Amino acid sequence: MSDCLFCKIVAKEIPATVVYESDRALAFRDINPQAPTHVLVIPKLHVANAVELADAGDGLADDVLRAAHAVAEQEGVSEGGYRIVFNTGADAGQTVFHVHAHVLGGRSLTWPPG
Ligand code: IU
Repeated sequence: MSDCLFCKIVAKEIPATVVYESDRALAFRDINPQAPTHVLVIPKLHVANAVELADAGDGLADDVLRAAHAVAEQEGVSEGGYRIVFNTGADAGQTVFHVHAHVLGGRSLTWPPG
């Protein structure tokens, strides 16, 4: 999608600190980190939210979740524990409508989230 910020990151038209890439997923550091590890994992395909990701089929959602876990392992937070968050819709704080899994870790995470 031409006006999508994350599609532009996929296309390398705007910079991002990429920490993991597979044929169908990309992970990069959030520019406003909320934890020592705060990485966004996206499908390269433009889909708006988590249900569209599921509906895309062909194992795409699995790839994104596996990429999230690979990032957590790479960042050294997989054993201690980490959080995967899909903000879905404006009331949940979704501001970029290209689905992204926030991978958060490296500190003790509180519940419920704010
Ligand atoms: P949200 O779930 O849609 O609110 O998350 C969007 C995230 O994208 C948010 O944490 C921003 O800090 C992050 N982000 C980014 O990493 N790089 C950017 O250029 C922009 C937003 I705009």
